[in-house]
Amino acid sequence: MTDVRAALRQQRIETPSWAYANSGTRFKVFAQAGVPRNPEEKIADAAVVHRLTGVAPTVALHIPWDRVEDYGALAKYAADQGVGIGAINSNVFQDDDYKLGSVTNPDPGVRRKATDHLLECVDIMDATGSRDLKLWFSDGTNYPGQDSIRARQDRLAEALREVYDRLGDDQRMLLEYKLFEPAFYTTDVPDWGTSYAHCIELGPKATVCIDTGHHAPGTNIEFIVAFLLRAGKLGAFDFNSRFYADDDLMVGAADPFQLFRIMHEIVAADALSAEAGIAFMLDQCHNIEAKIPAIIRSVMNVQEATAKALLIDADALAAAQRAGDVLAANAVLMDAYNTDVRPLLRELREEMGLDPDPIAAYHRSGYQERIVAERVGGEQAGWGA
Ligand code: AOS
Ligand code: ZN
Ligand code: ZN
Repeated sequence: MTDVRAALRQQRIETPSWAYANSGTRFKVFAQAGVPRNPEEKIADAAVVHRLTGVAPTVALHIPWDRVEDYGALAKYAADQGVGIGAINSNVFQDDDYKLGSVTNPDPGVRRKATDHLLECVDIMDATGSRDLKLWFSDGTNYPGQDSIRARQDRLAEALREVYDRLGDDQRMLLEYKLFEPAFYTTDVPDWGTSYAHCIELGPKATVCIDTGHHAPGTNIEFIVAFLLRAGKLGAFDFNSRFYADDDLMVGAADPFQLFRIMHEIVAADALSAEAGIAFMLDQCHNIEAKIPAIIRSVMNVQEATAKALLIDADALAAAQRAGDVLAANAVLMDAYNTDVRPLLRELREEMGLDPDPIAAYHRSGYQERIVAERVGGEQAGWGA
């Protein structure tokens, strides 16, 4: 039990700057009062989440949504607030130039522009001390024959190579994949296999980012986790929930059992600690619910799934697996999953000097009332994410 508590105490969950800002679907953005007007205010909100949960010490930035003049000063501001800068998320999907793709665009001029943006993101990593460059490409085609599938892979590989070679010794590239959307016929990085193949070709600093919402319904995500862990190529998660497609709902909301199964693979591979090098990030949008409480809830959902995974009796599981006792093995997992870990997590927070109920503590803190009064004209995240 002490090990379980120690592991939970050291857990690290990264929150995304864009989750604090207004967001929506392509149909409507419902603006909320008090949302951040600039990157500093997003960081301030992330710091509140960290102060209340104790396990969210970094915030991911998105360029250009978080563009500032002086990134060193922004990192200093974050440190003063008690948080660090996490992954730098690039954006090569919002300009008109990218209609036919960014790094895979048939036009070399557009490819140059996209690659330059990725290189600029590495400069920002240098200035902020960020370790990770997260790449997600909306590139793909809508119609058979629209472009050469193979040529687009070559262009992708060429751009990735240039950016990879620019990375410093302690910097990494996280290559995210997504089944479809916004392209509907082909997507240039549609699945973990494509991302994995490019990462292998690139070298040790390139690893796969699994966004839990980016798969076909029914995909066994924990298999992908186990496979990539074994290959040493799992770099990060973008956690969220989906019912249908890239819903970006709160992690653990739609399928807490899936999240538990994923965390079981992580715990079984001893990959939870910061030293293991896997970034556990949220990639969510809170379109209709209050943002800061939703992010706290999401952090707590990850903690609950992790606690249950840590409670799995590994010896009993191994014995049942060795004996070929299917039912006993499954029962070991289900016993852990069906444990109510909320009392354990409440106790842990008290041991850490935190309020046992972070959401109630947030509501009592007066922070929401303050930001509603102070922040007029809050920002839109930029896109539905
Ligand atoms: C897009 O669907 C993705 O999930 C991305 O991770 C994206 O890069 C992120 O939402 C920030 O732009
Ligand atoms: Zn994502
Ligand atoms: Zn997504």
